[in-house]
Amino acid sequence: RATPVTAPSSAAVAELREAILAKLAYAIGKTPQTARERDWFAATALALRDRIVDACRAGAGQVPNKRVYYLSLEFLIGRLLSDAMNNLGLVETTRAALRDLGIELDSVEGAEPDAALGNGGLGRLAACFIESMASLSIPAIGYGIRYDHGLFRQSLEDGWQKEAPETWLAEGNPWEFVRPEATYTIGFGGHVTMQSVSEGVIRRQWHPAETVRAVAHDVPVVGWRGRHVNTLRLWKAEAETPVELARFNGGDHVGAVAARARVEAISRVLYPSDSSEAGQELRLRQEYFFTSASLQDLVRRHVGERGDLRSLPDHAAIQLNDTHPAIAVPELMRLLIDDHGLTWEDAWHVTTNTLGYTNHTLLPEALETWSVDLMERVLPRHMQIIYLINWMHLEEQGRHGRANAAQLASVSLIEEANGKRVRMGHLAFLGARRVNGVSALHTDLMRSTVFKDLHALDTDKIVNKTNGITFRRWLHNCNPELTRLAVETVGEGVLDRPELLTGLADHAADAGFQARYRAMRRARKEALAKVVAERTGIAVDPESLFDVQIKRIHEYKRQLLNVIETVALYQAIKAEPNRDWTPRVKIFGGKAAPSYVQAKLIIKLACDVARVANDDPDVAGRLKVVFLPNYSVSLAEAIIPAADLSEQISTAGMEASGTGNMKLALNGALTIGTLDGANIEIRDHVGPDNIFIFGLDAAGVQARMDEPDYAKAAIAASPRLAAALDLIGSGGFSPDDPNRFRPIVDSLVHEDRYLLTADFDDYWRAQRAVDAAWNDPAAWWRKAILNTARMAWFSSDRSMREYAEEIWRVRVA
Ligand code: DL6
Repeated sequence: RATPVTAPSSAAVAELREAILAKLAYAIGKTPQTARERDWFAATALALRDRIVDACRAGAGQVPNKRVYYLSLEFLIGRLLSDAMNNLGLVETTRAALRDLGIELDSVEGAEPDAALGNGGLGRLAACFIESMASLSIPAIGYGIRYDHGLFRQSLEDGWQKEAPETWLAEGNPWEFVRPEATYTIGFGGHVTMQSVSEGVIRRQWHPAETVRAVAHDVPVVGWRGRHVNTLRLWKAEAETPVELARFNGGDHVGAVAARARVEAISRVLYPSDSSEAGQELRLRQEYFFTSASLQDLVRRHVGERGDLRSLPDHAAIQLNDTHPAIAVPELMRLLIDDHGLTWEDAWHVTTNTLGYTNHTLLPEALETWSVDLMERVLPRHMQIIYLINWMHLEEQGRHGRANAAQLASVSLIEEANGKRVRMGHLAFLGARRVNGVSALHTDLMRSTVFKDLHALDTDKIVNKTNGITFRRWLHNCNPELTRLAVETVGEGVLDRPELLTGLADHAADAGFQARYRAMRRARKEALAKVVAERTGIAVDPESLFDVQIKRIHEYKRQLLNVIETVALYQAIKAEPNRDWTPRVKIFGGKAAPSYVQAKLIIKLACDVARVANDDPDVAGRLKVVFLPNYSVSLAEAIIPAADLSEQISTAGMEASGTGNMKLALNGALTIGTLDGANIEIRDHVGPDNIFIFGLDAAGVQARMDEPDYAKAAIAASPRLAAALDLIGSGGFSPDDPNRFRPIVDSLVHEDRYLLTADFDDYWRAQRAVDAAWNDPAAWWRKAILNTARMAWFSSDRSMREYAEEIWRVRVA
């Protein structure tokens, strides 16, 4: 791994070995003879956790001047063992200690379940950020939900996605500490009373109809070189009354725990949707549950440490990761006013100087709104506060002469078009000191589209903070061979200062260096080929170009464009079998939201195309198609270092940033992509000659959408596209059900909301440019090395420094 491969001292190995044995005996209750891999994992994790606690105790007792509180409904942290070992500098020590005991580290790592507490990019970003904050010694607490069941387990039955519950907690979680003393009461429903407390002062009191306990579970997050430890505090919902005894004793054994089941449902399952409408009461309950618990916790800490809540903005920065915790705006106001007696003005000052809001999508269907009826029923006091914030906000517009009805409607917190709904993005916007987008393009589009009118009221509020990824996981841990090559070439300092990677550029054209870089990739491709064979039974040749598209399945991400290009390639190879085709393996991975019918049909199409192409002797050795089931963080760690080509082909203007694009480019995969999200900044860093850009840009997309029948015209103009669609639509890949994919073809012909037809020909051209580049190995590997060399800016350490400086106003050493 990242740490230089100097042999650990025998004393250090012996000490850790004894610690692991002691945990195995006294915490797990097993002997080396009876221990399973999972037991060895738990014992190792517990032994390392002690080291983290030691690191934590070294800095204990000092109250930091300011803490960051990062509120996120998702933390897609994956496995933690390799992070912990790497950041503590104990990879080789642990390997040797386990080997002394006859155990291989790889199998122990493999026994750790992925903590899949997120859907995709937003959750994984939160995980990178919390690690980077620890590595930069930014005092921070991540707040989220301890879901019993993370993102569902995906299997493919005859190419159809099937979902099963994920069970990461089935055997407990050795990383966490339960903190019953940090338990808060969360209310729902009920009514609000008013009481006159003095002349002209009215106090409102919320009397919830139902209360739930939020119990803290802490996972320590250790930063690079063990210098600093932060906490990820995840809330579990528990009933106030675990069982209604009278009912139980009366024989109603199920009814006696029914109320408990309803309450505990709050932290039972992660919503398997990151962008479709999840307008369920349970989702709102989840959002309020974790937001309220987190705010109560940080308010209690502040009062304990500083006394006066009016100084909260000096000592706390609360970042809302998307709108899921936007209810923080009225909740903080409620806590400050109703529970702590601040005036409205003081409370608003504190709130708007403490909160920050990150927007992660402009897709209209993903911008959260809640019906006013539902809010009034579930959170009546909050609805009152929202109305008052809105009233004051609209009054202010009037005072500034902006009373035009259309303008007021566009900046109002209440949308009235389809019944009254609260716009959570607007609420977060008004309550925050800074609002940020996650790539330069996305931030520009925020200013010019969804938040245009709000932006006009305060043009300093929206700032850009382009996403980043932690190199500790996405280079050092997942690609030890490349890391070693970098260390040997530019020195060990590169582990601390990723910008030193630029030194690799000097070697990009060097044949010897290219051979080593290539050998690294070859080893990773062989490892991935094994995984593919185990999981799908498909044999792939590591000599082929590995062309990878891994991400949630969504129409705007356009996996379908890739599948149609695969079909066109299949047809072209069959038509001219003797041409010098570049051997390719198309690898797909990703989950579709269970209710997203079209996305699931796209998975089925990819699988049907795979079955036909992989069985066809005419294309053998030239084209293979693989859909790897159950895409996860740990699967990504196996795929990314093995990828030659990275597909980032979303419709321009629709992918807020992307972070998979950064991980793949850092590991030296060349990007084929549109001018969307952070692809643009990646192009600017790696250079236009080292990336394959195609398709309409965001402005072109808007213009094309205004043209009548644009899809029909594009199909008519492209015989290749028309032929591919004909084959798909006529059952060429589904002879058992010839009409199976008609809905896909029809949606393209009649609507094509994501402009696949417009971009298809240019995508085909770019893919053939990829073929040509692959056939010039010296040029290809030079480009790959330059990608690795020039991606340092995309470290999440850089992102966190920018947030710290401009949004949180926290000093970073
Ligand atoms: O900012 C992290 C990540 C971006 O990289 C992706 O481009 C974006 O799609 C994703 N957004 C979401 C939010 N979806 N909803 N709601 O996951 O955020």
